Amino acid sequence: MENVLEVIYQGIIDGDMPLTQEKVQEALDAGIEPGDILQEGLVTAMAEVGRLFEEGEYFVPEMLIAARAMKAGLALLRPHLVEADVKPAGKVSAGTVKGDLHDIGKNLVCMMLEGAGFEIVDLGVDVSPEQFLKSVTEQGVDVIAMSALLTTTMPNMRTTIETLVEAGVRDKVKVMIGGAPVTDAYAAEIGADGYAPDASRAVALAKSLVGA
Ligand code: B1M
Repeated sequence: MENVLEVIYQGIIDGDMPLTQEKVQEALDAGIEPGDILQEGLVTAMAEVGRLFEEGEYFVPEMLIAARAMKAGLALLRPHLVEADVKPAGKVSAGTVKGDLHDIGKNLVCMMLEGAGFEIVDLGVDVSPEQFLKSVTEQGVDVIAMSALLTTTMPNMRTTIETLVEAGVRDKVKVMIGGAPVTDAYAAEIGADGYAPDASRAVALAKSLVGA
């Protein structure tokens, strides 16, 4: 068999959604581990897309169609990454912060958390501090998970924490953060309870925050 993971990788770089979907399904049917398809096919391809953008070879439209292909591949992987019938380990509201529309990493974190037994309230993208606050006051989440991909939107993580403090609910909820420009030091600086560099470590962090 041709290396199907390489074809998936190339499919995302080329923004070829039908090919990506076809090959992800083919890889699943061939019994390749969903985690390997994700890591070697999808995630490495998006990293390369980022590099091409940085070097001026790709522009926003190319990034968009690559992201669309990746999302289509992720949708097929989702049921395989998410194992149901585990009782909720805790309730997490997740969102990409205000001003930021990147959602692939956040979606991946949601899927992995769901797979680990967390109940997820997915707030989507461009989520305001008030929306995060509402998830605490109205939905009683145990953890807020904030994602940011832009250095310009990272400060909205701090603003969200300040909003929780002002509303008097900071001690009722744990706050975890992540995304490419985010660091452990930044988490400490803004008073978050933790930072995770990737989706699998986000699961370990969420578990430790709720004591699961
Ligand atoms: Co954008 N973009 N983008 N983009 N984009 C980046 C982030 C960028 C680094 C590209 C670059 O210059 N190399 C750059 C940011 C520079 C900076 O701020 N330092 C950038 C820019 C500049 C922009 C625009 C401003 C471009 C423009 O319009 N001129 C614009 C901003 C729009 C906005 O948000 N307001 C923009 C737009 C877009 C698209 C819409 C075209 C598209 C997003 C589509 C979508 O998400 N639906 C897009 C894409 C695809 C990217 C890159 C290429 C890929 C991002 C991605 O999906 N990665 C990206 C370059 C890069 O990251 N190398 C780039 C794959 C994903 C699995 O990884 O999201 O990092 P990631 O998530 C990881 C970890 O970070 C972690 O786990 C995930 C899985 O391991 N993680 C968490 C994430 N959230 C977490 C939360 C946690 C824990 C872990 O706990 C809560």
